[in-house]
Amino acid sequence: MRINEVVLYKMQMQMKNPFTTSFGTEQNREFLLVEVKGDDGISGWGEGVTSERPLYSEEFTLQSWYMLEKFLIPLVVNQEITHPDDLQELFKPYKRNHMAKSALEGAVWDLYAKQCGESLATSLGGTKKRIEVGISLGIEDSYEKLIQAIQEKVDEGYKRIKIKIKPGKDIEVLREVRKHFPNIPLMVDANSAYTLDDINLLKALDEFNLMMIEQPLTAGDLIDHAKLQKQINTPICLDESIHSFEDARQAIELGSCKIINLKIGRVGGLTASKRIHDLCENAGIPLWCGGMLESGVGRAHNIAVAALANFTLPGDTASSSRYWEKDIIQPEVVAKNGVLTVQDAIGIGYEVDRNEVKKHTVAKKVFS
Ligand code: OSB
Ligand code: MG
Repeated sequence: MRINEVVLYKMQMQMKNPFTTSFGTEQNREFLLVEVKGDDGISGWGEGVTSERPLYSEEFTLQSWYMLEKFLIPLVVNQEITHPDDLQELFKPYKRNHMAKSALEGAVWDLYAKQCGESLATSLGGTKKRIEVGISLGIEDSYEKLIQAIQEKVDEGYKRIKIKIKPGKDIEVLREVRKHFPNIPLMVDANSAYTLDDINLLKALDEFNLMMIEQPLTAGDLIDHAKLQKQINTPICLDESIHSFEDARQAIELGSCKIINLKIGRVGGLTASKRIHDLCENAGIPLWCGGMLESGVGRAHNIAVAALANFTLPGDTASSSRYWEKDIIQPEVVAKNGVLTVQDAIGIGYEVDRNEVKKHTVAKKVFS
């Protein structure tokens, strides 16, 4: 396949409500879209899942823009590419910057699937037609608000509820939640807010019958998580510690986690995601697909990857309306009773709504 043109869009989109984690609050999403155009006039789309500031990881949106403009797009524009899997090797000389690489690689994958006349899920080897999803709820300033938010999402049928915790907003919050919802499938995400000095508190979480605790300790750490997992019953799920196939292999070998949250952007793209999927499948480590407050383009990619067989736990890809008044894809993503249908249509399976994209575009550059 030949890439004739690449278009980079810097987007700004207001979320309906602020989303608070242990590392900060976000409401104004600033992220990238990448469009690649093939010979035949078909477009492939990818999303760069960074934020304006490097709070979740070291990457941020302007850095991704620069990486793409100066280093990555020149490697693909006006080039012949045999298969999207080849991009990993092509990008390898440039270290890390996985979200930037993934944005472009994802667009090429979409184009490739469209040119093959099949869905992206099928191109990736996905077999599931329906995927189960949960929802991630941010830290709230009152119990009332949190309980109300949970009730709403339980009523909508989401298959599990994830709540964010941080020091001072953990045990008591969980006690309150379990008082109202003793039996719901529940998990927590600490976004790296604790250390092994908090061992007593982390052990105390065992009493709440949680499906898992996501990323309790430092981002990137594998060793302390392995020590922690030996001392608690709640399964550890890693997010910010898994940036590559090698990270996943080492985490499994060390016993740092029992579950992995896979985010396509964090691991550098769909090719890396497939490899990690196969590794985890062989090792008996279940996966679920995480989220980065994506627009519809990123959401569509998440659904495609979650069609792979070893994504056995409900992910964070909720309906478009979870964050957006109006999403930039048609149709919007709609979870019915906590279940999403994997689209049969070619590529990502959703039409990008160019009018909506235009409304939220604050910078655009064409490479040809
Ligand atoms: O840790 O999983 C996380 C959002 C932004 C950054 C990190 C995380 C999250 C979420 C929300 O938990 C996932 C989503 O709804 O997109
Ligand atoms: Mg997380």
